[in-house]
Amino acid sequence: MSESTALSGTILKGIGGFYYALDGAGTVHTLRAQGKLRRERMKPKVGDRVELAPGEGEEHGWILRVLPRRNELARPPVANIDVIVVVVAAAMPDPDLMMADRLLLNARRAGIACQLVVNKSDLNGEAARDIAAQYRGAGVEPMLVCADTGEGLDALRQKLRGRVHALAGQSGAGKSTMINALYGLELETGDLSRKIERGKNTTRHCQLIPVEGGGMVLDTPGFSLLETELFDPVELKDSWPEFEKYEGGCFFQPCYHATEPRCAVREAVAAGEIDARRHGRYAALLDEMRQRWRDRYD
Ligand SMILES: Nc1nc2c(ncn2[C@@H]2O[C@H](COP(=O)(O)OP(=O)(O)O)[C@@H](O)[C@H]2O)c(=O)[nH]1
Ligand SMILES: [Mg+2]
Ligand SMILES: [Zn+2]
Repeated sequence: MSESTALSGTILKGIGGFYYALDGAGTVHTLRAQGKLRRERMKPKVGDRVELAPGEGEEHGWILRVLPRRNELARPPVANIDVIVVVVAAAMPDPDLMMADRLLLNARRAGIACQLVVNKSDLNGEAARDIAAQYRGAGVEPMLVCADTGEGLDALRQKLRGRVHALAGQSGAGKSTMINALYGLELETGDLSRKIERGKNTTRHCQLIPVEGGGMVLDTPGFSLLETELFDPVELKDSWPEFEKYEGGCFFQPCYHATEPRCAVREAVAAGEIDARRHGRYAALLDEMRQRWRDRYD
């Protein structure tokens, strides 16, 4: 296969050693990874930009090269995501903001922008506004929506236009309902028990779905993104954008902004400039990270 016939494309999904890549003309190619890539242990991921040699007729083509990734995640195994939409329900289920904060932390460490969406605002508008208020200054531009009625979805669709995005969050928060309402798709929605039953005999893969405006949305059976890699706990604060403007103003250097006296971040919390609950979850995550860091050689 000559390099001159090579095209570039984006991998939409991979199943059983076959990859499906969309080229610039809108054609989806069925491909396998060249032996060279396998020897280099370069396993293509959904979202990868690749150079490909198209197959002829019924033959599959080949992935020749995986272009450098802008970012990547291990679970789900995807690359080059522009935005992670963290979906939180105002109610039903009770919002797990610790989980939201872990998702935000891990996305941030992976170098992926975040958008916070508070769904089910129809069930409890006050709770929805309160969640949004907790993330003031957190760089996540909270939006209130109702996937059921479509309220707020035009603005969200506009913000995501042309970008590769993934929805993450608690089961039942309304991610599938939201994707369906945003793009006129028919992904499975519903309660957990039904999903678990179905999960027994269906394997689901993650795939990118091209949507109008040139963007793509990731459909994934589960977004773990919850396991935080191990790193020096002093770095944790760097993932809380609301702390940034107080950096350098603390008595201790470096400061963890947790229990230290004369801490500019804690003073901002006391003054109501930083949300106390968001700071409290930070402190809990810091404790957890310090514990793991101490035990790292056990
Ligand atoms: N009241 C209300 N219910 C919603 C809303 N969005 C989703 N739901 C319901 O919440 C349940 C879980 O939704 P689903 O999309 O499957 O959640 P997922 O697990 O995050 O994909 C379904 O019964 C939806 O009909 C909303 O905005 N308001
Ligand atoms: Mg779902
Ligand atoms: Zn401090």
